[in-house]
Amino acid sequence: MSSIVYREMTCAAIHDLSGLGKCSLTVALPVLSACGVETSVMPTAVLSTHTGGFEGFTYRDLTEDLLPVARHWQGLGCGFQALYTGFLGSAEQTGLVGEIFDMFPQAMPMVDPVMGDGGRLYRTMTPAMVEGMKGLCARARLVTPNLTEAAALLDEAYQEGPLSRERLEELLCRLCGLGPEMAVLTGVRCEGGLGAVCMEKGGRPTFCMLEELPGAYHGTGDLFASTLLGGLLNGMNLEEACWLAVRFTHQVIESTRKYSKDFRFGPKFEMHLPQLAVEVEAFRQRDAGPDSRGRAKDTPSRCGGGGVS
Ligand code: PXL
Repeated sequence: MSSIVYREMTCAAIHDLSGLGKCSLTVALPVLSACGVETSVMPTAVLSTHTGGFEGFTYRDLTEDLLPVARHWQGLGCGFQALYTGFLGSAEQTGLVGEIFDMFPQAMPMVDPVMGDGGRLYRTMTPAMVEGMKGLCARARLVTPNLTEAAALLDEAYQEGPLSRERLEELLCRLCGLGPEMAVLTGVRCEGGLGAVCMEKGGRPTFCMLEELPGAYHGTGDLFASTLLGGLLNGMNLEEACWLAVRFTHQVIESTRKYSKDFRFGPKFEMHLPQLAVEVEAFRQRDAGPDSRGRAKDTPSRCGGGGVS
């Protein structure tokens, strides 16, 4: 008999599907599955490659399909514990995703406002898109911008850093001021380390920092956000899930540096998935054991929905 601790965990991931160059759905799906999360996918667009550094990519827009897909799922009586959005193709899509949040009110809306990196917005981003993303973040319970995206959301100039603890806390407070209960800033340099800082509204920030590995790695924002959500759905608190995501992203970047000839093709995460699965399973074992911290064990069923406990 298997000794695995079963916990029902469900989410719907609303991102593009880029065929080559791992990011968005091709990262979210394997990572969430490794975390034991049953993940439904709603592709917002299908591309031959992502848009970061490849020329001549194909782009099939799926805006018209988003609401019909959501209505079909709703008609089937399905609910999700989380709705997780990342790269979106247009300002119109940000509005539609907001409507989809309303259709599944039991689900925790998590918005990774994927818009840019290194102080620059991606080439498909428009001012209307930034405004749309601000509106979507206002409806989210958790947002996970990097510093470029946070600057765009807060109408501030981009600062590469290193940033002081006080400045990072101020940014997190302002992000929570947009609406969400939890905010995580990613790709942050502070006091000689690189990592993420997380905060719950009205709380104090937690700094999850490790030694910086030089370079810029495509798709690691998606890797971080997907692992963070995997941790949360497994019952971790924000701080625990943020550390899980920082450690996992760091390990994957080490392998990407070592084995990848071209970082545009995305993070080399596959060899690390078994270890991630072991880590979250170990957490579930502890959480279900007699010394658990009294967390709610009864996660709501897939059809019926529910929030993150
Ligand atoms: O990883 C972010 C991302 C996701 N999806 C697409 C992208 C990018 C970043 O460039 O182009 C299509």
